[in-house]
Amino acid sequence: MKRKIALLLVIVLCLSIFAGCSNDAKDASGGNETTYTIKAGHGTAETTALHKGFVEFKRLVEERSEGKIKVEIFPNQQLGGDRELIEAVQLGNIQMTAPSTAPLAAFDPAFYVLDIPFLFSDRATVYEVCDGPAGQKLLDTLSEYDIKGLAYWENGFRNFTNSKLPVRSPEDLQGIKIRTMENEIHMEAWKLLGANPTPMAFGELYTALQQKTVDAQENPFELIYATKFHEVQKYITKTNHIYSAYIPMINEDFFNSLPAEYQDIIIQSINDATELQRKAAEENETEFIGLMQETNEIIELTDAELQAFREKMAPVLDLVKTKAGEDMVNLFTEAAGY
Ligand code: TK8
Repeated sequence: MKRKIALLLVIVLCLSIFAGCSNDAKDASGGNETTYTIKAGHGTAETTALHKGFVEFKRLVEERSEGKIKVEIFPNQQLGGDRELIEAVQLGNIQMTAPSTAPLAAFDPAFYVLDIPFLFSDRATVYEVCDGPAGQKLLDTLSEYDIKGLAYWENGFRNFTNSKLPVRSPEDLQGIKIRTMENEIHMEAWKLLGANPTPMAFGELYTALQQKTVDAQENPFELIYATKFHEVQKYITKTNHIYSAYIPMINEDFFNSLPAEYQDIIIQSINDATELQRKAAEENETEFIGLMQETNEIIELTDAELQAFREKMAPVLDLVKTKAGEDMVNLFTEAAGY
């Protein structure tokens, strides 16, 4: 009797193991039944092109995988700022994010190459260089951190805002307290201009400007408006001093664990979403500039005035070389015609 019970137990155990496995097994039509969930966190509002890019990516991936890959998007720093989000992807706590390259450089110094002021003169050059071999080489460096860099999305050309005076020259910046991203090159560049830089997470910036802990900040037009910085800043100087890219990225172990057809779906969907994301960024920029013209003073600089900023910031190039490496710097500066 005891033997029979033992045998029964063994059978029940076996059945339950097989039942567990059947989720992973191929179904009758040969398709894969396993479902995957991608948690994607990012740092900006739902009105931004960054968010729209993720929404498009989600739509494409879910459609193309027939619902076998689900994408959950967490905007607005719900899961943390860029620094925390990069860490979470690295550890596999979430699967995807898309930080600005400046905070990413603290993990992978090769990315400091994109912090060379005035590296890119226009969007066409950005796309040519970043979508080409130079951009790919930079993305490949992330593999060392168990991260797969997927593309370059647009945050945009960054512009200077402040609450004190209509800034037209580096002389106007003396003693101005400016928030920079958490990036040594940015801090150094603003020191060279004569300002007083403080690194700070993006999520703390609105309050810091409102309470006048800092007088100034710099961001693309889109984010200045979408994050309502224009409410707590009066003057916007069109400096276009640095192009900020976002890097959509995925945990590499997770990516490699996916069936090949799903990996292809992810790559293809990111590439297709890139087009929409960049277009949305450009459209938002135009629309938001128009809106801020009503409430803020937007200062256009002459070429000669811009040149003064360029010259003051130029010495950071040597610092970038020591961090990102001469080869990486040469690759980008040559491709960009810097
Ligand atoms: C949003 C940040 C932001 C960046 C900054 O997560 O910190 O100023 O421009 O876009 O990546």
